[in-house]
Amino acid sequence: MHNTLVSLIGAPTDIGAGARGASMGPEALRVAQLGPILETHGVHVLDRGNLSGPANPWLPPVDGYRHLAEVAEWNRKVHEAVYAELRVGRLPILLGGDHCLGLGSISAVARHCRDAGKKLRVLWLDAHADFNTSALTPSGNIHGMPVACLCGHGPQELTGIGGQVPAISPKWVRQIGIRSVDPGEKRFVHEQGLEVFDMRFIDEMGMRHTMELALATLDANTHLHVSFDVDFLDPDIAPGVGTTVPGGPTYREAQLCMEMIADTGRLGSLDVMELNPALDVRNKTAALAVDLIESLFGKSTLMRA
Ligand SMILES: [Mn+2]
Repeated sequence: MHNTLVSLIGAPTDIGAGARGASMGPEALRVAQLGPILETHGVHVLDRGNLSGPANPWLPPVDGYRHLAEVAEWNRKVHEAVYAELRVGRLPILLGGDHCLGLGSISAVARHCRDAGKKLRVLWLDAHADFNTSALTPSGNIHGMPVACLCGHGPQELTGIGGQVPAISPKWVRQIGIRSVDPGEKRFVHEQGLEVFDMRFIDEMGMRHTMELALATLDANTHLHVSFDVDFLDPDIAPGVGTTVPGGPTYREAQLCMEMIADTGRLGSLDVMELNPALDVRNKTAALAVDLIESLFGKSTLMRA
């Protein structure tokens, strides 16, 4: 991706999570040299630094939501920051932060696509569907709800970010790597018609066929957004997340996933979410995330130069 202009935006918060520590994610990705490593691939990287927002008061849920006001404020800031980069033709990489911020990021991407008359495809790489609502969620943690909120299901403070409700259609989403869904959430995912490639599907069909389907029908007018929750990866290789679920993609499966996305040439924006340095081992999960992001930006393999 030569001549790609990338902006790093740090969002150091764990406001929507069930464990503290994802607030340290942006710095861990910088320590793992995300910016300089991307530059070795001909990408021009501007680090915009970190956004600032409300502290995490660590309170119990109120009416099914934990920290709703603070989550809304962080997401408004993320929305404006991501939208500003897209408007000037740059490719934003949001450094999370917990996955509730996917709402601010993807609502901004959707708004940009409306402005530009582009189609949007969202790849949601995650162990979880993140399609909970306050009625369905056992925990009230909003990092389990961003996809539902984007599709118009949630409190107005969240669904309204970006000025159009719903911000996206469930038809634009492809979820990959899913292996932990709450019972009520499972019904709702089916009702709403999300396309889910769960681990059973990946086991049976392979990552190659999975990605061929998830990337099918992209065209030159499609903006591809990748929302990469680090818990997508198998915890054996990626222990540094708050919500590990066994049985995720291996190192090679994850690389192939990223390489096939890179091959489309359509990547327009990226979230790197839920990295939790407090739970990591010598920053190895951050280093792995950087390695995978390199592939997403077209690190060439030995055989294909
Ligand atoms: Mn997630």
